[in-house]
Amino acid sequence: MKIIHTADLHLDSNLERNLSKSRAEERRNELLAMFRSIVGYAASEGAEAILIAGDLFDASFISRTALDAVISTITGNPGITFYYLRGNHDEGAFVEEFKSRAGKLPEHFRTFDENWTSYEQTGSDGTRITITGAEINRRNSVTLATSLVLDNDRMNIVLLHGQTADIKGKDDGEIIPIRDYRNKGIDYLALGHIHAPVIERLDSRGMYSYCGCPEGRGFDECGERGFNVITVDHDGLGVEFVPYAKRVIYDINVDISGLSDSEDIIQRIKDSALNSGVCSKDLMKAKLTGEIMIDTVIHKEYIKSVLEPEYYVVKIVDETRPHIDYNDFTNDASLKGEYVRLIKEELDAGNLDEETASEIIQCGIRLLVGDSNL
Ligand SMILES: [Mn+2]
Repeated sequence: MKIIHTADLHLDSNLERNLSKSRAEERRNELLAMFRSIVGYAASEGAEAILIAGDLFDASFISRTALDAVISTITGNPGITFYYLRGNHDEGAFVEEFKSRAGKLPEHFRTFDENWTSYEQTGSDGTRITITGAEINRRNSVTLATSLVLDNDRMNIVLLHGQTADIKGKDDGEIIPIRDYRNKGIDYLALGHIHAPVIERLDSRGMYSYCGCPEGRGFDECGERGFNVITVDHDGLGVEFVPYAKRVIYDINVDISGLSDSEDIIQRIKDSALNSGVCSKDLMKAKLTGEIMIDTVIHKEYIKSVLEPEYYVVKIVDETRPHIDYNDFTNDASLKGEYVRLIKEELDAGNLDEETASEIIQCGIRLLVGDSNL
């Protein structure tokens, strides 16, 4: 029997912090399409259950489009059992809305609450598995692990949403004390909340895993994204991460030491992107690093506008440092030389540190050479 483990879709996310309005809207639609696509994958691969380990929605507001799409995708796939455990972001009335539309929740859509709930899932190949979950909150987070009692003779999957003590999430999720879940008969602990995929050993018997979000949403969610496929047979349980994101987000460092011409810098970025595997469909943040000549001006907006048509989203961050050889200015009679010597005196007197001095010199020289693009 195959089971899909997904989480953290964050449908209806705003996304406008990192993306333009139009791109954000497009990505919102892509996230929604991703939910349908995962279910489509499950159907075509013959998966019999989908575990949604929390944060299916991003906030209490659920758009009509998202509601319609999720409900019709679930009702249209009665051959797949959906296990939906709410996360800290699932504040909306999705379950209530689903129930009121359909009269009652369909048999193949199963939910959890703050107490442990177990369901039996029997595969068409005869394999049987117990799926147990509970929604963590402030009241039950401490006592939850001790109250979990599983049948050791059964194959057990446990669902939770929260952060392990050693992996920090981006917002305050409840803590899952992993060690408290050891030696409890768990074969696979399906987790949600952390957006990067993780598969680790839980104890001598089981594993725990964050499948991660299926699509990165911003530059803090770089790298491959997808979901897990769990395969259960009479010999045991196996898990495999399947990269599935439509677009991958990259944060690459581009060393432009010694370059000054924008065209050379653009070419260097394109070469680095190619080496890092960035494709035209992807989102890329290029961080420019290295030492550049003191009077080199990096035309970030121009570079971005040249690269923008070649990738889905481009962000340029300038973290280069100016190369300053104070000896070059000892006998420089120009205003530039005078300025550098002035800052050098402050540096020598201990009024400035090396880094601040070089920043002041870079700013000043850019002004003196008449470029306002700071
Ligand atoms: Mn969460």
